[in-house]
Amino acid sequence: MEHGNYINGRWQPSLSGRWFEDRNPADTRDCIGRFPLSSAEDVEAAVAAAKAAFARWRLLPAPRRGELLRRVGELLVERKEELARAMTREMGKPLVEARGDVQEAIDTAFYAASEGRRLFGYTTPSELPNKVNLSFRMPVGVCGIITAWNFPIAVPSWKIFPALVCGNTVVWKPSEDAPHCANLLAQILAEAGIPAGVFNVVHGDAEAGEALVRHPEVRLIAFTGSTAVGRRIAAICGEQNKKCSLEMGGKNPLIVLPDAPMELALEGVLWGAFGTTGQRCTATSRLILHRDIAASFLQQLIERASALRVGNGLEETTHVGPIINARQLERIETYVQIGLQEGARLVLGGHRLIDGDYAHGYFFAPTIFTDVTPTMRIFREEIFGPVLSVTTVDSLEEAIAVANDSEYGLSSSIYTRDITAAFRAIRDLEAGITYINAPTIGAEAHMPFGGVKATGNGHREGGWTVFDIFTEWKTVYIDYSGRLQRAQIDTERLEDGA
Ligand code: UN1
Repeated sequence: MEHGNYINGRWQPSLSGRWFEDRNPADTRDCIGRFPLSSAEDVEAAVAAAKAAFARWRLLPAPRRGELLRRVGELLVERKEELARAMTREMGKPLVEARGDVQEAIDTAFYAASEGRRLFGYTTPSELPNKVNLSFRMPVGVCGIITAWNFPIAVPSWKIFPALVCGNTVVWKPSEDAPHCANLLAQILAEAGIPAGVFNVVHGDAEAGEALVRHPEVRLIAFTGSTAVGRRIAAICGEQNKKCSLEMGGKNPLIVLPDAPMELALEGVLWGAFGTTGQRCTATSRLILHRDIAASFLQQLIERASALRVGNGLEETTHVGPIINARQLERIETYVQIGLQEGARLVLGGHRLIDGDYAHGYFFAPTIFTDVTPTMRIFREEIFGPVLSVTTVDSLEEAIAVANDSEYGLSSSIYTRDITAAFRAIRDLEAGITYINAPTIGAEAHMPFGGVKATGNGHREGGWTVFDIFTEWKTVYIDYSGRLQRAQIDTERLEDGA
């Protein structure tokens, strides 16, 4: 079945006439459909539609835009199960997680809806009499949104819903590994009454993405994906003075101290490392164990990780779904080879699963390496799969230093009952997010989300901070003195302002 781009309220094929196939990673015989492999011309049409629609959309009062987003949230609630199933079929994560993904979009929709009645500005006194100073949040214009496949509804919603409530219009280039979820979300936005042209979807690969980033009428790019691609986007946006918000890679550490609640820590590591098959930017990919508990913790961890059921996410008994595609599967295999060559000790997994029901999908066994040192590539590079690297340390100070010995800084975690250790970790871990006694995954929609160092470029999606990305400040001075008042110069005059 053929699916279209969504441009100016209409579903249409690519002007290029090209298509790509979307297949179920748990069973590649299952073809979800063909989607347009768009070119710069399609992007051009979508941006033109978004630009034309901006003229009216920005003037619709923000509370009314919020009402439309409330409707989007309600439709997501109604269709949650259908969307979750479509998501699992398309990108593999177990149903329970796919439901969570849709829920995150629901939370984001309702948050954005209510923000339509806030979008607070500031009023401040002027330094001159009979003058007032105000500031308003103004929309930026046409926003280009480029997203990954691992949270195919939640992460796009973090960007799209706030962008819309602020009065921007959107052209979205979703991942070519999750185009069906994108169209389902587009259908919901259309059904909720978002006017034609305000929200557009252009499918495709890097060609369409690059055309979107380079388009001079696109005033902002919000991107989630790899650090390598993010850097390229930032360079282009830099040349063009384009606003740009980047959510990129992670290599998230989880520290376990000797006084940790061990049962909780074990559960946390399993969920953080192998949930979503490790394919989250927040996944726990480095486990930092204090030497005093390392051996016993590892033994229990291996026991439990080997009991995880890998399989098709549509089966409710599955803990760990497939890898997204053949390229990623090969990349994970390569990293296992690299780890072995570097001298790390493979204590679990490390191989594809190919027998029986696995034969038609991209499955990889949960994998654990121990004796990993900070110079190894498996310690430093984002693998984006079910591979956990374990490093042993002798103190809290060393744990934090090892955790910080990374290019990235998205999420981090420490398990301890010692409040002093917890607060030191909060203070010293170089990361946008720190969890105490919880794994590195599980951010909530109403809190800032993002990272430091090579993970981000200073922005935070989610929560109240996302509205800083999708608005520009308009500062207003209203002088009702009836005479020329000179700021910084006429401030000496003592007048009562009458
Ligand atoms: C991502 O992996 O791109 O905190 C986002 C979490 C999720 C979001 C992950 N709520 O793990």
